[in-house]
Amino acid sequence: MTTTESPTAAGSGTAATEKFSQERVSADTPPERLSAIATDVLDALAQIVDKHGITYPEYRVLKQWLIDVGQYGEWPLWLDVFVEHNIEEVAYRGQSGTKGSIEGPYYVAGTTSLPARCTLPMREDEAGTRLVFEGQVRDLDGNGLSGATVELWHADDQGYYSHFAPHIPDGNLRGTIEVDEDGRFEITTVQPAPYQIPTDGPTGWFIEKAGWHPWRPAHLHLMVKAPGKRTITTQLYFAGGDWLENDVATATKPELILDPKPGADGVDRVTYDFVLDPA
Ligand code: MBD
Ligand code: FE
Repeated sequence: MTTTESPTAAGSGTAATEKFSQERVSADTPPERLSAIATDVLDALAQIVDKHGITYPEYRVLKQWLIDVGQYGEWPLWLDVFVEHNIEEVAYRGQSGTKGSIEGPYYVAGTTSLPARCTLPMREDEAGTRLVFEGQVRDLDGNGLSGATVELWHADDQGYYSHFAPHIPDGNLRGTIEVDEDGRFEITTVQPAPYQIPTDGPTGWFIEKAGWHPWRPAHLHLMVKAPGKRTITTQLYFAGGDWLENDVATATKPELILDPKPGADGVDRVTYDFVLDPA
């Protein structure tokens, strides 16, 4: 018999919605811009209804599904999977440093501060292949940025995130690494598994009914910050991994793929350097 609760769509959705709702979000969108955007959204919807001849039963199912997404707390999940990659693409315009990717619903701010050479917090019996991830944070001219931090968070060997799955201790596989005086870091962690969108919630039902698949390739999430530099939020993937070519969240990029190889000690090791634009 197990004493741990198993993760559910409603559980991780509710946690993600509660976390998001604690942020005090705002945007300085003037009424004219809001009106122009809203008009285009409604025009696009009108065209879709007309083009496909949307029926009353379909309209009612949509209404119920939208209600369900909210009740399961899955708006952060659904929006980050299907919409955030477009927002990120627009946000990156004009930058030339390391490519960004989506933040997704499972970032937690203020994680444990760790030295430049460190091991991410993990359970004593943490499953998964050990991985050493090293690199340097630099400016556009190639100078190491001594004051930078590398926030790293990722799923475990089962594809679950701490804070959003009930059986994992808070802070597991999350940390804020303070780089050394040359901007370098060397982090020991474990290889994450691919992530499956929960199939027992409205985002999963929608994907299944459409005949799509619910998978993201295995990935590391990163947020890299330095004084006077533009923060980058990105993800790193693994060469040859499942779902790399058809991420449900459309968030992979060829520049963001790692190819770890065993080092002299036999442990998988990979280097990736981050380049930050000026703020
Ligand atoms: C994830 O782990 C993720 O990274 C994104 C973008 C969406 C859902 C789950
Ligand atoms: Fe993720």
